[in-house]
Amino acid sequence: MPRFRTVGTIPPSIAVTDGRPFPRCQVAFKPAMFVTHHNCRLELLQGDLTLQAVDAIANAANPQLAGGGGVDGAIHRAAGPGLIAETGRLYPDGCPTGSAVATSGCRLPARLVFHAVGPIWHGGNRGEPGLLAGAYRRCLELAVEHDCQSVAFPAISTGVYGYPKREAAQVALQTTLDFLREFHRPALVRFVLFDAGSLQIFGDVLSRLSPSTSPLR
Ligand code: AR6
Repeated sequence: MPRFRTVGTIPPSIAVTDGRPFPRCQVAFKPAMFVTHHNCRLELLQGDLTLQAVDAIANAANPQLAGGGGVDGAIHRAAGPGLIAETGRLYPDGCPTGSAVATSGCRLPARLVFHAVGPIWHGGNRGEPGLLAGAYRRCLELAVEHDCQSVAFPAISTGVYGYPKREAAQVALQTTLDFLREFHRPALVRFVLFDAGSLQIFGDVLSRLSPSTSPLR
């Protein structure tokens, strides 16, 4: 008996605005896959995390919470200057690698941002998998603590920090599935992959973790 099953593929025309006026969201993601797991839904999409109208998005931050490039830069640009002001005020000491802290979403469609600090890849023998799992798990804990029904993640550490994407996908998806099995929350976990290659890799890994998952189209 598989632990979870694929329920279908997501049609291409879904808007992510929840009906709210948000003109940038016209075509925010392409069809991908989703599975149900302990009454929760795990989705893989290609798109821009900053456009996601979910309760919380996770940021791939640095330990200083100082902003930067990649998805961190995109989130700060979309959220406006209030976000860096809030992280500085609430977390003057930053956030340790392998953990995460919460702020509001400021001007983002998401209500909250979980600033997660993944590890820099040094070859895999410096505790990278445990630290990456810790960053995801802390975000999921924050989602439960803040009563979030939905949370969206980027592929933490797979850009500037150099974590190999397949290994990172294995950690991200297994950590999420373990958490959903344990807590049955949040109702929706969405991975928003920026490029087609990352979506393909996450899809391959999810297919291996779930024998009944359909291939990506
Ligand atoms: N939506 C979704 N994913 C994105 C987006 C976006 N708008 N933009 C980039 N990505 P990175 P890291 C993907 O480098 O490796 C920053 O400077 C990107 O393709 O953003 O954890 C921080 O300040 C990649 O797959 O984060 C830190 O110093 C993934 O997001 C450092 O980079 C993560 O790439 C963190 O490095």
